[in-house]
Amino acid sequence: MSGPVPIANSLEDIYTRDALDTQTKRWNNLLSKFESTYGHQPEFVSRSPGRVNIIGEHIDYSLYSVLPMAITADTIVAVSTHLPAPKEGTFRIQIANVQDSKFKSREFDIPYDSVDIDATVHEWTNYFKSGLRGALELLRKKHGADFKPKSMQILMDGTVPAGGGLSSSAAFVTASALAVMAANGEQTVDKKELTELAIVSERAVGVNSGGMDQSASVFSERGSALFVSFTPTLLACPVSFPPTTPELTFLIAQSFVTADKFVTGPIHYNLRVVECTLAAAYLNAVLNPPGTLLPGDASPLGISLHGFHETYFALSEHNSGATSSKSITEQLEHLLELTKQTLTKEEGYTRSEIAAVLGLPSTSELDQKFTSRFPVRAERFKLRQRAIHVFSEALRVLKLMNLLETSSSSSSSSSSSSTTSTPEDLNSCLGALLNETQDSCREVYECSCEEIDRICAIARQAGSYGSRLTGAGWGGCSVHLVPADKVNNVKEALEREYYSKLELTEEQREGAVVVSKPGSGSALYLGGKEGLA
Ligand code: NG1
Repeated sequence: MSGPVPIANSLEDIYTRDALDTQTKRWNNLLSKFESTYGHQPEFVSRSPGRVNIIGEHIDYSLYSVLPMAITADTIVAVSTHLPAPKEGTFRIQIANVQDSKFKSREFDIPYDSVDIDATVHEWTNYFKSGLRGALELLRKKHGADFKPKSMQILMDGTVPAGGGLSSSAAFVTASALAVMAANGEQTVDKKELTELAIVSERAVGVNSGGMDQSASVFSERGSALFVSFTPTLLACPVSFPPTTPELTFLIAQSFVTADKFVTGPIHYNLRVVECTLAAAYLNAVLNPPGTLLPGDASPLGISLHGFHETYFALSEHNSGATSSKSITEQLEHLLELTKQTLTKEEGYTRSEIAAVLGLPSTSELDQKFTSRFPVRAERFKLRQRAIHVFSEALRVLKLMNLLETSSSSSSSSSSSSTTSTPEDLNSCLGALLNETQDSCREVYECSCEEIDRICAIARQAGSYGSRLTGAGWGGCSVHLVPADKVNNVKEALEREYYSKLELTEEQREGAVVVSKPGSGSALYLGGKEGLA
């Protein structure tokens, strides 16, 4: 699935038919607003979508595989490079947002060799700057350290709700990085390079994020979910759900509880990243031979539960002289048992307890190693619960993939029809896995919230096979696996029992529940004489 980011010739290359009218209006608005803001047409538009995660929650930063899909909502960035260079050694960025009352226009003169991002300030343009920084690093690698970035005029429009668990940040960062590459003459942008630079550069905004969102945003293909694995190297493969009668749909329901990762990072997202990393170090110290070092990897803090997983089985094989016959599924089941026996403290571990096991002289060394990049606020670290969630969620992803593979091979061998009716129990099994994820997120990983739990209960009662939070959690969105003939039931139940009790604007009410079809990933639109329509 690698290769260059596609160049779209028309909006039909980007959006499904049902979205075309709305998107054409929106893109035309972007273009005319660009002209009224800057006095000329943009040269091109870059586009990256948000995503919904089907399964594999909070395991990407432990480097386990996940199954997201892109949605229609996206970030579009119109760009022109027609502006004079500012003072020697710098380039200029003029950036504006279609929603200009909410997101103020800015202008920056930036030195050629460094992009300053103040992660302590919550500022919308930081997301652009982090894409800019990553893209410039790549451009410098390609063209040498003397590379002179082009000045840019930018107008952006984002429809992925911020803090809604649909990855507005990754859509913005990848669209920005793609825009910078294209502005600097690179119209052939490798998807893998773009994804990898966006993963690393998004961390500059103050969140220790994994790589799922950027991968989904860049690699997705219309009509398919995306299986993303992170080791030994980033790989993304399209995955189809079996055609069933009635059709299986993905319903996305907002909770309208805004979860701002930037603000709550020290007690939520970033803390979970630290807890998982500490769990890996702790399990390594106790279960692997003394002195074993975990391999450095692409996870946010450089070592991961996946790294521990591989090291543990590689060393057991080496020490026993036998090749392990365990499948990955069996290995994960084994690790779950080991975790339960090794990490026994339900109440969590203090800094001194962890430092002692890791052989660190004091808690300051522990903080230096694990919490200095992004500060966290916690007295105790729940290593047991976090490792149990990660290993069991990694297992659920494999089980779901297995179900899909088995069903597609049995349907292709039993029938030549493309609309095979899939047995009810396949859908129930898929749904059960989503429900188990929700249980684990609520009870073990503690990343759900009362509102999301309620939404899931209402949806299941009204006919959803499986319902769970999607994305980071603590609010945001939920995803539901619903047969097409039950969609209205679920929508009505949510309206009656949840949304009618909130004070929502008309726009919020309309966007509260959407049926989302797997959409396409990043694209560059270079324009044309014919215009957009
Ligand atoms: P959201 O908050 O939905 O964009 C975050 C992370 C993902 C992943 C999920 C949890 C960022 C940009 N994204 O997603 O990498 O860890 O939480 O599965 O931080």
